[in-house]
Amino acid sequence: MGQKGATLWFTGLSGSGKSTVSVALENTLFEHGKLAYRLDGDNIRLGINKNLGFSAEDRTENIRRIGEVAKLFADSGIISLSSFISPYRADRDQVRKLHEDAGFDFIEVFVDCSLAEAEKRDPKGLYKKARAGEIKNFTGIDDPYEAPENPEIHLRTAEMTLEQEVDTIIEFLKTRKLL
Ligand code: GGZ
Repeated sequence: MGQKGATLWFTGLSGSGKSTVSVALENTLFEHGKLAYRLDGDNIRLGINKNLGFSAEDRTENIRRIGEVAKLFADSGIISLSSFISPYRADRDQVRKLHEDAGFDFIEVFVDCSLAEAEKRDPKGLYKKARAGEIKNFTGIDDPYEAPENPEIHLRTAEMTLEQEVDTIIEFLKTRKLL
């Protein structure tokens, strides 16, 4: 029998570490012989979603389309790793429902990093621009982020190493018989 697909959904602020942990997890999954594929801004917002911006409507449509794509990956037997801010709880819950109604695992991973810490890192200088009013509707500054209430996995990044974060996810995947 082939591999069972699933969707791991990383949500958190810009700069919280979603991409970093998903890259590390992808490598670990490969080491376990599992097929995995990362969905992120680079291959989605520059591709199928290049007509979308950061208004509430566009973010909702961004997440809806990504959810549909993730479901296709799950159906194909691949574990997809989606890393998007996905600030709205209702949007994430829709993607969850889409998966669960079709019998696929949807694993929400809250990459929990305080705004102060994300802003301190500011790897692309975007928070600085947002504070200066050069970018409007920036999540955490003048746009909302609704934290998950019941994520399957809660990574408190201030208290964990990257290795511990990956291990936490790996152990969870074992409980779901995905590894
Ligand atoms: C938030 C923005 C914005 C605004 C551009 N708000 O650190 P990054 O650069 O690489 O991650 C952010 C990314 C967010 O895109 P998502 O598709 O994840 O957002 S959502 O799920 O809300 O649709 C940031 C950059 O795009 N960026 N403008 N106004 N992040």
